[in-house]
Amino acid sequence: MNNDKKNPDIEEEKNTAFNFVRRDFLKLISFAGLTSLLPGRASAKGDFRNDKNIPKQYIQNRDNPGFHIRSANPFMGVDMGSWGLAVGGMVKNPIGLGYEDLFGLKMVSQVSRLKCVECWSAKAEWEGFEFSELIKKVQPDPAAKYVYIQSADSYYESFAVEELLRPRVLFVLRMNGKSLSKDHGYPLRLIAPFKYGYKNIKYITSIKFLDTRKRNYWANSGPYSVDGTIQPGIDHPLDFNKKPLPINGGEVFHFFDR
Ligand SMILES: Nc1nc2c(c(=O)[nH]1)N[C@H]1C(S)=C(S)[C@@H](COP(=O)(O)O)O[C@H]1N2
Ligand SMILES: [Mo]
Repeated sequence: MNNDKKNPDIEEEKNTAFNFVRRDFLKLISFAGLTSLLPGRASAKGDFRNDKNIPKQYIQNRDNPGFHIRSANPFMGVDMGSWGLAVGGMVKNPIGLGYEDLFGLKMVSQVSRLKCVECWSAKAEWEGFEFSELIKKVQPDPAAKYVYIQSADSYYESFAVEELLRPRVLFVLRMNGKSLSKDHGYPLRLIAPFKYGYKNIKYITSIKFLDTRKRNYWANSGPYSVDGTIQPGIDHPLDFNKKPLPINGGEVFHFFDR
């Protein structure tokens, strides 16, 4: 990476073992990616995911001051002309829902913090529906103990049904009083505040009930657990001058959260 100096994340990243691992991992695969594409350029270095190499209209990693954006597979955002939510698998009533249909579900709002493995966290007000709303509609087979969620950007996540039914887990349509932005997961994302950011899948298109536990994107592409429960450690909240603060693990609350 040749723009480390400009990256405000670097300072905070020095504080977690997690980050060293992820950065090194990204360097490794990007180097492999570049050399295989450009076999003549043995000196090719750098991360192909660096913003400057991806057209700016793509959703991509951006260290915005209030709330960073993370996008493993930069893409142009969801095409609402063809978007729908499929809920199926081992259920009595598989359904397809349009965007408008989602607003017919009972809405709940909460303030919670999203915590990335890269040590930052940021809070927002989220509004959406609980998983039980979907369960009522599709009536899963009792043997379906797991859920596999897919998104429009080739990302995927995996949960136990029981985890998605915990308090403060929301399928989110609105953030800070507005529809989700393109960057933050429009039209539909998950917020599970006791799980690391990577479990909080954006651009959801499909939810499947299964009797086996699948793996998730970051467990397959990096050194991260399928479970993704936030571990005790150090956090650098973006809304508190990035001062390191200890966290207990599980959902992260800082003393200035309400
Ligand atoms: N579909 C999808 N969801 C995703 C990601 C992604 O790349 N694609 N990145 C994850 C990661 S690593 C984090 S930290 C959060 C970041 O959410 P934000 O971009 O709204 O800040 O989204 C998660 N959900
Ligand atoms: Mo993340």
